[in-house]
Amino acid sequence: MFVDTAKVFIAAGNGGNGNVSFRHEIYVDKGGPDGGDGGRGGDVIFEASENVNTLVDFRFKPELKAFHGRNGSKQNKRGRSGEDLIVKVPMGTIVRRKGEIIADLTDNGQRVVIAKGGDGGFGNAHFKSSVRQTPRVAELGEQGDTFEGELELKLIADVGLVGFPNAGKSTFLSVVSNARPEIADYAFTTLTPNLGVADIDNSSLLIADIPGLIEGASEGKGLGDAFLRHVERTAVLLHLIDAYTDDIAGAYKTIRKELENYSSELIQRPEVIALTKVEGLDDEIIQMQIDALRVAAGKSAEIFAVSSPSHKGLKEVLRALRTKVEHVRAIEDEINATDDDMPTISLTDNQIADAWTVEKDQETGHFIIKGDKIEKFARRTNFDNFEGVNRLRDIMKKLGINHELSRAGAVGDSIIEIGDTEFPLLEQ
Ligand SMILES: Nc1nc2c(ncn2[C@@H]2O[C@H](COP(=O)(O)OP(=O)(O)OP(=O)(O)O)[C@@H](O)[C@H]2O)c(=O)[nH]1
Ligand SMILES: [Mg+2]
Repeated sequence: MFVDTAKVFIAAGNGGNGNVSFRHEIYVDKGGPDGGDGGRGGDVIFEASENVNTLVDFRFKPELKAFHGRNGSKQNKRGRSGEDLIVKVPMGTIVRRKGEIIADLTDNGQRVVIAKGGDGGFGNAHFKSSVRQTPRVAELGEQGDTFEGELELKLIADVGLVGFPNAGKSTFLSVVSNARPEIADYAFTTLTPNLGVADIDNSSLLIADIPGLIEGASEGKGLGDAFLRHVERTAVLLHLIDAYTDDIAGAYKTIRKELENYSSELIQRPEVIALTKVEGLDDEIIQMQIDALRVAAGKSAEIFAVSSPSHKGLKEVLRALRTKVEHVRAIEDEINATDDDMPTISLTDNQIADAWTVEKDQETGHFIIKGDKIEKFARRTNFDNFEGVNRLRDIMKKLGINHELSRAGAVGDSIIEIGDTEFPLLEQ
C-alpha cells in the first residue's frame, strides 16, 4: 500500500528526577548531600532512508516514543539517559507541527531531531552551599517534547511524468529505467507513484511516474490531483500524449489546465513534450500532430515523437530532459549560493531575503520588482549580454515572480524594472 500522508503522536522521553540523599558516615548523623541527577530523556530522531518508500508503517504504528531518563540515585549516581528513538522515513518526507514545516528530509541518511528529550533534574548534591549544608531539595526532570506530527511524502525526482491515463507513461518508464510498473490497456492502471532511474550517456535521471490526470482532476475527478504532490518537487515535467489523440492541442491544454489549478508554480516548470505510440504512424501524420501541438505549446516548445516498444526517440527525449534538469539545478545552486552572503540569521530571515513584490507603475506602465535577493541578482547581471539577461529571467521564473507578473497584466514586451535596470519581460 502506498501512503503519502500520516498523523503520528510524537513523544520524546522525560528527564529523570534528581535524587535527595545524604552520605552515610560513621559518627555523622547526616553526611553531605549525594543525590545524583536524573538522566536525559531520549530524543525522537527522523532519518531519511532510501529503503523506505511509503508512510504506510505510520498508519499502523502511529505513536513514536523515545525512552524516559532514569531518576538519579544516592552516591551521586546519575540516572541513565533514555534511549533515542530513531525512525526511518522515506526521502522526501516533510514533517509539520501545527501546520508549520519543522523538517524536510531529502537526503539519504539525513537525520533531524524532531522532538527533544527533557533534561534530567539536578540531585540535591547540586544545592549544597555554605548556608545550606543539608539541602532536602532536588529537581524534577523536564518533560520531553510531545506533539502531533503531520507527515507528508513528496517524492524528489528529476523528472515527473504527466499526461492522460493510457498515454504510455508507465510504459515509457519501464523501457528507459529499471522500474517495472504495471502497464495495461485501460485508464488508471497506475494507482500509486513509481520511481525509476534512467541512464543517459554518462549520467542518470530519477523519474517519477504518477497516475493519469483527466479534466477536472483538480476537483477530484478520476484519481484527482492528489498525486501531483509527487511531481511538485521535480525539476522538469515530461508531458506524454498519445499520438492517436484526435484533438491533440486540446488534450495538451487540458492537462496544463489541471497542472495550473493544482499550483501556479507547477505550470511554470520547464517541460518536454512527447507524442507516444508513433511506431505505426506515417511521418506526415506525426508532423501534423507536432504542428498542432506547437500552436498550443508555443514556438520554443521541445516536442518529440517516441515509441516505447521500438525505442524510437527515447534517447533524444532523455537528453533533452537532462539538459533541462541540469539547467534548473544550476539555477538552484546559484540561488542557494547567494544565501551564504546574504545577511541572514535564521530560516525566517532567509525567507524575508527571498521575498519580493511586484507593482505596476501607473504612469510608465512599467512593472517594478523589489526584493533583496532579486535586486542582488539584477545588480550582478550584465545587461549587454543576452544570456545574462536570460539567466535573470530564469531566476525570476524560479522565484515565482513571472507568474505574479502575468497576474498583474504583464505581457512579453512589458518593461520590467529591478533596481536601476530595465528590460523586457521576454526575449524580444
Ligand atoms: N503501440 C504502442 N503502445 C504503447 C506505447 N506506450 C504505451 N503503449 C500501450 O498503451 C497502453 C497504456 O500504457 P501505460 O503505460 O499503462 O499508460 P499510462 O499512461 O501509464 O496509463 P495510466 O497508468 O492509466 O495513467 C498499454 O497497453 C501500453 O502497452 C507505445 O509507444 N506504442
Ligand atoms: Mg501508468
